[in-house]
Amino acid sequence: MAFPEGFLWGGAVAANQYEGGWQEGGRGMAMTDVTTGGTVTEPRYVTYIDKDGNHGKMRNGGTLPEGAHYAVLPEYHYPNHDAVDGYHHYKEDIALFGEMGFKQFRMSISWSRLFPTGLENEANPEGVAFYKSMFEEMRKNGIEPLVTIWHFDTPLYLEEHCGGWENRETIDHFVRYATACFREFKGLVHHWLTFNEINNTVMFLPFSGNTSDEAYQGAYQHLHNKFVASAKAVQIGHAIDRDNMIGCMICGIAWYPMTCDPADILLANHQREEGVYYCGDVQVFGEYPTYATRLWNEHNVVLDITEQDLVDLQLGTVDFYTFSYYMSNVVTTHKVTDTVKGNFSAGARNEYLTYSDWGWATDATGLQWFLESAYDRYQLPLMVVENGLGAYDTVEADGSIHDPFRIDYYRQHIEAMDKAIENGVDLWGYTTWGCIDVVSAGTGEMRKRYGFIYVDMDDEGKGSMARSRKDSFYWYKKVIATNGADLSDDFEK
Ligand code: BGP
Repeated sequence: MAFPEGFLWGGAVAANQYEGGWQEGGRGMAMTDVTTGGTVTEPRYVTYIDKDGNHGKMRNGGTLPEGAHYAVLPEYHYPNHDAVDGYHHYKEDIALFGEMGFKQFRMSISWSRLFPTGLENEANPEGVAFYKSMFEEMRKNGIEPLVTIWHFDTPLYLEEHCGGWENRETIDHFVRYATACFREFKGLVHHWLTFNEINNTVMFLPFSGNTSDEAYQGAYQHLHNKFVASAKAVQIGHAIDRDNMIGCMICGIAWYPMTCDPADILLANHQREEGVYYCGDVQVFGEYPTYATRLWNEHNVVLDITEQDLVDLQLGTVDFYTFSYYMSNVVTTHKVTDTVKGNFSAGARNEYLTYSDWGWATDATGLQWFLESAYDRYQLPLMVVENGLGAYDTVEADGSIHDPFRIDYYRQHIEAMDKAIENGVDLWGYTTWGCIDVVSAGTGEMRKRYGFIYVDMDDEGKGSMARSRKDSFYWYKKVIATNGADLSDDFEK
C-alpha cells in the first residue's frame, strides 16, 4: 500500500450541519436557519414574511421580494437549528473520533457564532471559547484540526441588509472574521481552508432555476469577491503564524463527455473549466485563466476588479489544494434519453456506473482521475476533504447497524487514492464526509446518512441524539490502524 507515513486519516463536518445550538452562546443567524428541510425530489426553501405580513418561501439563491424579511415560520421544520447537537456533544464525538484513530478532524467555524451580524468589530468571546474548547479536546485525542473558515454560513444580517457576497464590503467583514480566527486560535490550528466548495456558486447555478445573464453577473462577481477575501485571508494567516498552511476547497465533480464525438469532448472540457478549474486556477495561480474571458462573454458579464484586487490575488495564493469528491457527471451535445434524477446531479445517466438513492454516481475511478489531473495541473499537495455515500441506515433490534454498502464505497475510493499515490500524486490526507451523521446540506434530511457514527435523530426533529457505532466505525478504525494496508471485510467489534 502506498499511503505515506503520517497520512492524515480522518473525517469532516460543517458547523451548520453539525452544531445546532442556533440561539446559544450569543450566536447570530445564518441562511441555513431560515432554510426548511426537503427531500430528493422536493427542494429546500428559504422562508420569509412579505411586506403585507404573509408567509412566503423561495428557492435558495432567490431574491427576497421587495419589503420582505427572512423569518422562521411556525409551520416549518428547520433541521439546522438543532442539527445533531454537536454544540453539546462535541466532547463525546471527538472521543469517538479518537477511538477510531483519527489523525485529523475537519470542521468549520460558524461565522455568526463569532460575529453575530457580521458587522461587529470584535469576536464574541463565548463563540471563541467554544471553539477553543473543541480544539483542545481534539489535541487531547491526538487529532489535528483542519478548519474551514466559511462553510455555507454567511451571517444572515449581511445577506439581508448588506447585499451578501455580491457587495465588495463583505470582503472586509470576512477578513475581520478570518483575522480573528487566525489570532484567537493561533497555535491550536495550523491547517485552514478559506471557502468550502467555492465553485458551487457558478457550477450549480443552473439548479437555482435562474440562468439569466443577470444571475451569472451576480454569481461571477460573488466569486470574485470571495477570491479576493480568500487571498487577503491567506496573506494575513501567513503573517500571524508562519506555520499556517492555508488551502482552497473545490467541489470536485469529474465531468465526462458521453461520447467520443469531438463536440462532446470540447463540451466536457468547457464544463470542467467553468465548473471546476475556474476557481482552483485563480486560487492556486493567483490570476484569472485565459478561458475566463470566454466564460464571462458567454453571459455578458463585466466584473468590478480593482488593480489592488489583482495584486492581492497574486500575493494570496494557497499552500495546498483540497476538494470534495462524491461523483462524476456526464455531458453531451446529443439527445439524452436516460437522465439522472437526483439532487445536485443531472444530465445523462452513465451506463457504466451505479447510482445512490439520491441519484449520485458511485465512481471511484473518477477520484483517481481527479487526483491525477489536479496534481498534474497544480503540483501542490492535495487532500480529499470530503467523500462518502449518503444512504439509509437500519438500526437492528440489538442496536447494531450493518452498513456493508458504506464499507464497500470507502474501500473502492481508498483503493483509488492508493493508485493515484503510486502514480506520483502528493496526497496528504483524507477526511470522509459526515464521519458522524449530520443534516444533509442538499436536502436537509437526516435519513441521508454518511456517518461511521449513527445519531438518533429523524427528519421531523424527533430523536434522543444518542450516538452509536456502525459496522463501518470498526472497519475504518482498522483501516487507519494499518495505514490503509488492510481494507478487507474483517474487523473486530
Ligand atoms: C458538499 C458539502 C457538504 C456536504 C456534502 C454532502 O457539497 O460541502 O456540506 O453536505 O456535500 O451533500 P449532502 O449533504 O447534500 O448529501
